[in-house]
Amino acid sequence: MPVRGIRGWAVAGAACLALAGTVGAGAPAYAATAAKPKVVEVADFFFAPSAVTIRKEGKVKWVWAATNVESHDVHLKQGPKSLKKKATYSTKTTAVTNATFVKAFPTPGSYRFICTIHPTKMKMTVTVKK
Ligand SMILES: [Cu+2]
Repeated sequence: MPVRGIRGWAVAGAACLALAGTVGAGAPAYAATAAKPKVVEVADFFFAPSAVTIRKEGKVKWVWAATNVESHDVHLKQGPKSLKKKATYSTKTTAVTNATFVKAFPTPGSYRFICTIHPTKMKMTVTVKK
C-alpha cells in the first residue's frame, strides 16, 4: 500500500506537468515555462496594441504588417534608468513588411517606443512587471 501511495503522487505530478504543457497547443513540454512573446503589429501608422504589459523576462515581438506601404522602425525613446544596453531595444534598420523584432525584458519598468519616421503618430509603451 505505501508504494502505491507514492506512485499515486508521482502520477498526479506528471498530470500537472502535462496540463502546463497544453497551454501552447502542440508545444513540447519543456517549453511550458517559456512564455510566448506578446505580439505587437507595426502598421501604417500605429503600433497595435499601443500598450502591453509583460512579466519580468518576458518578450515582445514586433511584426510588420503585410499591408504596409511605408517604412517603420522600433526605437526606444525612454526606458528605466537601470536599463543597460538601451541601444539594443531599437531596430538598426527600417522595414516596410516582412520584418520582425523580438526583445526580452529582464529589467522591470516602463519603456516608451516610437517609430523614428513617424514619431508623433507611432508611439507605444511596454510595462515590465517586477
Ligand atoms: Cu513609422
